[in-house]
Amino acid sequence: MNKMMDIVSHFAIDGGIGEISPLGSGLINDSYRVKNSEAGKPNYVLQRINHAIFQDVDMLQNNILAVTSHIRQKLEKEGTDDIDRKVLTFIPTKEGKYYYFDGENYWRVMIFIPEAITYEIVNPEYSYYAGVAFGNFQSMLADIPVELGETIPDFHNMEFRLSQLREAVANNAAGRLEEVQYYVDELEKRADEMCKAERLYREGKLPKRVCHCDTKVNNMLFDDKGNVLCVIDLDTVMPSYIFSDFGDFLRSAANTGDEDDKDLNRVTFNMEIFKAFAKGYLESAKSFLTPIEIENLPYAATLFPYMQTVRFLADYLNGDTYYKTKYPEHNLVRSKAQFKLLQSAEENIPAMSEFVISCL
Ligand code: GN1
Ligand code: MG
Repeated sequence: MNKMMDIVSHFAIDGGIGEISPLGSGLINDSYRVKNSEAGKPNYVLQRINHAIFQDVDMLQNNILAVTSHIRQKLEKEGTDDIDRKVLTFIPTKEGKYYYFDGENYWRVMIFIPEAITYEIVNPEYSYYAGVAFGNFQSMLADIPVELGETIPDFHNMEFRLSQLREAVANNAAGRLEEVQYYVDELEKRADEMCKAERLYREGKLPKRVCHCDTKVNNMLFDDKGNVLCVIDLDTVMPSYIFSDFGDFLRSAANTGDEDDKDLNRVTFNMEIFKAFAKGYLESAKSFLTPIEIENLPYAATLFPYMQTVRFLADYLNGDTYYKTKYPEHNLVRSKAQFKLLQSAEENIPAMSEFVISCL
């Protein structure tokens, strides 16, 4: 931990560096909580940026700074209270940069938001709040004055993700193809339909908007009354289809099992969560959404379990080079669980469409 103390000491923090301990459950970056050794001063979060994945760290931090300062301005204009708990605050290094490179890794520091809670599971009431919050997040960023870069090019481009899977199948680098052929075939059957967003975009029928692109339920901070404080994990904020935020929240929140559940009977798509989230999201977003976006919200709810199956399966075929794994079959277990969720979501498409229409 001395090395970490040294890293934190390059940042212009207020107070002194106390105990440093691991934080959170992300699959990409590593996060630590840094306690302040002085009473009354803020605690911090130290993060190691995974720069194998986020290769342009300058762009990444510029995006995040643009997003957080834009949101801060909006909250100030609205006269919102407690702003420091409603938007992330990044701390510059003593040289004024928003990351520190130690010769090997890139690090950043932000204020640890006090008395905030994250959930891996949410009830319908909280999903409703989350829906409102993500709609607000998108609408607050609709007039951001800078053009954000794609921190991971083609991040939620389904055609691209399929091409990665096909490449992984062709290479069969880890010799695991035979074992997963059934899933590859099932995914291929749906490939055309799932690339609908890219087609609509090319035809000029679907816009890109600034989205969060990682709206897993655990990327949201709640206060003790269930109000959403703020949205965290801003690495992937970039122009995308609104399907990204709608679909990825449901992929995590509407799953009655875990993302990597070994017991597939536990994995189903929970329509109560869908309804609550869609209601909240439509309330805050319907004023700016187009009919094509609204009509395709049920498609979005299937797209993300599908895309995540494709991504986990490609990583499994490649020999686990992208996601952190806890055991050798982990990416396969994840793929199966996401595929089960997809099937359950597919069964609910008519009910989802009916519900969306009832919200308008
Ligand atoms: C990753 O960083 P984390 O764990 O919040 C991934 C998401 C996946 C998610 C699956 C940059 O998110 O796209 O949906 O894992 N982030 C990146 O749990 O690839
Ligand atoms: Mg996260």
